[in-house]
Parts: sequence; C-alpha cells; structure tokens
Amino acid sequence: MKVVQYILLVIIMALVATACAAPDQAPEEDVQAANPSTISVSIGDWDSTEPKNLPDSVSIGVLFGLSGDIAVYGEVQQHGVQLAVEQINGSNYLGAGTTLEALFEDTGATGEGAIAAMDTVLGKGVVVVVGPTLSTQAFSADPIAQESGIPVLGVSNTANGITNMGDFVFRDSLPEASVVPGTIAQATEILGLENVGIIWGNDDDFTASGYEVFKGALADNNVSIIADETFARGDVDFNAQLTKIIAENPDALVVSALAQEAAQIITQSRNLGFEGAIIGGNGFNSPAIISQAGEAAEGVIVGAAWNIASDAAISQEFIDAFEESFGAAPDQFAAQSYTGVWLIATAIRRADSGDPASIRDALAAITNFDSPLGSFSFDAARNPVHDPVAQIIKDGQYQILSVETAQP
Ligand code: 1QQ
Repeated sequence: MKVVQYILLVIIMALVATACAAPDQAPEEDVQAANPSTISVSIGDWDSTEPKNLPDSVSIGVLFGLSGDIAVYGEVQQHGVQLAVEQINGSNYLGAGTTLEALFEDTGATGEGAIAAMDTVLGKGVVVVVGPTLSTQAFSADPIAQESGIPVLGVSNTANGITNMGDFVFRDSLPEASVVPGTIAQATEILGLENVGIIWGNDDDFTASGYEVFKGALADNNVSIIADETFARGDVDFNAQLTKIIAENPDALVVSALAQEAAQIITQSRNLGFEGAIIGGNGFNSPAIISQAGEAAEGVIVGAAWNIASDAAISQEFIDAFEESFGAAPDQFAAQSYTGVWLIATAIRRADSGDPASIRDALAAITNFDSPLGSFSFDAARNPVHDPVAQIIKDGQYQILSVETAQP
C-alpha cells in the first residue's frame, strides 16, 4: 500500500513540475518576440535605421588591468563597459534579435599581459577590441589587432603616437597633447607661474610622453624648468628626487606619473614641506589619488576629458545610472569606457554588419556624437575631438579650475 502511495506522489510531483516548467518551453519565435526594450536612454543614434542583418550575438573583447597597480583604473573602466552593454541590450539598440556581448580579459599591468589577453579575445572571434588600459600596453598589443584587421579602441591611452600604429587603431581618450597645453596655460595665468620642477616616470610610454608634452607646454607659456628628476614604475620612495627639486624653490611641481606613484609623490612632497602648486597628467584622474593622498591632494591641478560637475543632461544621466548600478560615482575613466562602447555599438548599428572592416569604417565616420564627454568626433587620424577641462582637487573633489577654486 505504501509503495502505491509513494508512486502516486512521485507522479503528482512530476506533473506539477512539468506544468510549472511549461512557460519556459515556449517556441523560439516567442522568446525573440518577448524581448521588448526594457529601458530608454538618451545616448545613441536612434535616428539611424534599425539594423536588420546582424547575427544573434556580437562579441567585443575588453582588455583592462583588473589586477596589479593599475586596477584603480581597470575596475571602473570595466564598470563603464558593463553599464553601456546593459543599456545597449536593454534598449535593443542593435535590434531586438541581437545581443552585444563583452568578453573581459585581465591584462594585469604589463605589455606581455596585454598581448596574451589580445590573443585570447581574438581567438574567440571578437569583432572589436576595447582597451588595453595603459599606452605602454597598447604599444605591445595593438599591432596584433591591426595585423588581424580587428578594430581596437583605446579608452585611456593618452601617449603620443597611439593611432600611428595603423588604421584599425582608435582611441576615445584625449591625448595628453590635447589636454596639457590648456591646463598649463590656465594654471600659469591663475597662479602666475614662472618656474617649475618636474618629476616623471622614464620607463612608461604614457609618463615619458606626458613629460615631453609638459615640456612643450611650459616652454610655450614661458615657464622654465629649474629641476628635472625621474623615477621608475614601482618606486615607493621619491624623497631623494623631491628634496633636490624643492631645494630649487620652484613655483610648482609638475608630475607625470600613474596613480600609485603619483599618490606617493604628492604625499612625500608635502611631507618635505613643499607648499607650491602640484600639476599632474592623466594618471591623476583616478579618485584613488584623493583617497590615498588625502589632505595632501588638496590644490592638485589636472586636466581631464570629463568632469563630474558637468551639467550636460547626458552626463548626468550617465552618472545616475552608474551610481545606481555600482553604488559609487563614476570617474573620467568610466565615462570614457562607457562612451567607447556606445561608439562601437553605434558603428555596428550603422554598418548593420558584424564584419570588422565595415565596423572600422563606420567607427571612423563618427562625428558629433552626443555623449557624457560632450559632442564627440573622431578626426582623420582616429583621435578624439572634444573639449578638455582643467580641474583642481578641492574639498576632496575634482572641481573646475578657476580663480575662485584656486584660492586655498
Ligand atoms: C596611459 C594613461 C594612463 C593614465 C591610463 C590609466 O593615460 O597609459 O596612456
């Protein structure tokens, strides 16, 4: 008797389970139809024709430094990409039948890591690559994408010469050469600078290129360099170099460094009693500088591609969505990676094709794209064109540099 009851119970449970599972077994067409857009966003070229010929899934490779000393950049860059992908798919930007897929690879902090990550994603058939984080890594890995005919979009590469690697190499990150001259001109005018000491990393393409750009901009503004010191990535003690620079009594200290070294340089120069202005390059655009250097970061000046105080509606929409998703404010690097994925999706949409060469051409043709970075265009050399902004760290925030904010 008990056995019969048990068998009946099993049959009833099986029937219930089947009934509950039934909705999941809808035919393929219903699944496609039941994929309505769930969000609407302002960003995107919604006036362009909805694509008809894209495959079910389009994959992009995303190479960032998610470990090591550059993870302060890589992690927020990854969040920017995740938010853009979520919005692109949630709004059916590539059409209801097509999903954009991001394949993330951690490059670590080295060129070799970037090469390995590039090989991995190219082996998986991605049609575009985003990254890598550092210019030094881009110089190692981008030639592989170029040779493979796969477009690669740097979203944080600011050294000179990045896009000279070839016609498949793009960046949406303003090079130092487009940012630093304006920052130096403004700082010179506001602070009345006559001479500076400079310290720069001589083993990294971005820090070395930034040094050359600073030198040119200082010369253009008749500011002399009265002390010039170098360091290497990974150094932690800058007291010897800073002591020599401070002994010359410069009006300002100019620094071309990545975040980890920059935070130490700022802190150690203040500990040595330096009270003049500190002016940094793009490495200073991570809020990690503020959290690590604390009070010592007050008054630091840095040019950027984006400032969180921008009152543009599209930038505010990005900030709100980012905060909602990640519980923290975005930084410039997040704004650039987010915009980069929207640029790529726009190229895919307009090309209506998963063919990398067609996507390359559509990407190169983008002009006046409304984004958190402002109205964005690529120039003929696939470099970004939009306005930079000079900032000063005040009350623990990146504020717009002005006569008022420059007051201590
Ligand atoms: C470069 C940079 C760095 C600051 C990116 C994190 O600008 O390597 O080009």
